[in-house]
Amino acid sequence: MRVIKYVFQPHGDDRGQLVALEEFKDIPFSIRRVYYMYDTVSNVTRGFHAHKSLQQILVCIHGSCKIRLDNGKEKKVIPLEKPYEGLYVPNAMWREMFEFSPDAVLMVLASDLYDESDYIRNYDEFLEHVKKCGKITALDGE
Ligand code: T46
Repeated sequence: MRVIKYVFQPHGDDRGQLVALEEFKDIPFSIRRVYYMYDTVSNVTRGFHAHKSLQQILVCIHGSCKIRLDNGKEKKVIPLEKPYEGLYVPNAMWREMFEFSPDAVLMVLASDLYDESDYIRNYDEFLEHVKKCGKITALDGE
């Protein structure tokens, strides 16, 4: 599986823009949860974890931020600055979110409900997990 940055279809007309996201059509999984972060304090970095099985799509619907993805072998920084772009983040991928603009709203579509036991919050444990499950997701998406 590859890391993918989706470009969603905006339905624009003379009133403005509208983006619609449907599961299994625009999003490759069933959407079981939506959450979003805003008013992020400047210079703060969030995340610092991976998930054992959760898949997510990150959409910066207002403002901008950057996402650092780490598959255990290589790291890549992906800017999110368009409300019609979504970054697919699979399981077994360490993520950090940073450089939030003051007006940034980062919305996340998640494949499952909140479950703290799905988190790997220790980096060495993450590397162990990647070794054990043998999953290295290529980081050649844009
Ligand atoms: C992820 C990145 C992109 C809930 O109660 N329910 C929820 O659905 C979520 C996501 C969080 N929380 C609580 C748990 C913590 O007390 O909200 C608090 C902040 O969560 P956390 O420190 O995990 O936030 P981030 O920004 O570090 O990470 C979040 C997601 O947790 C994570 O799954 O991939 O955004």
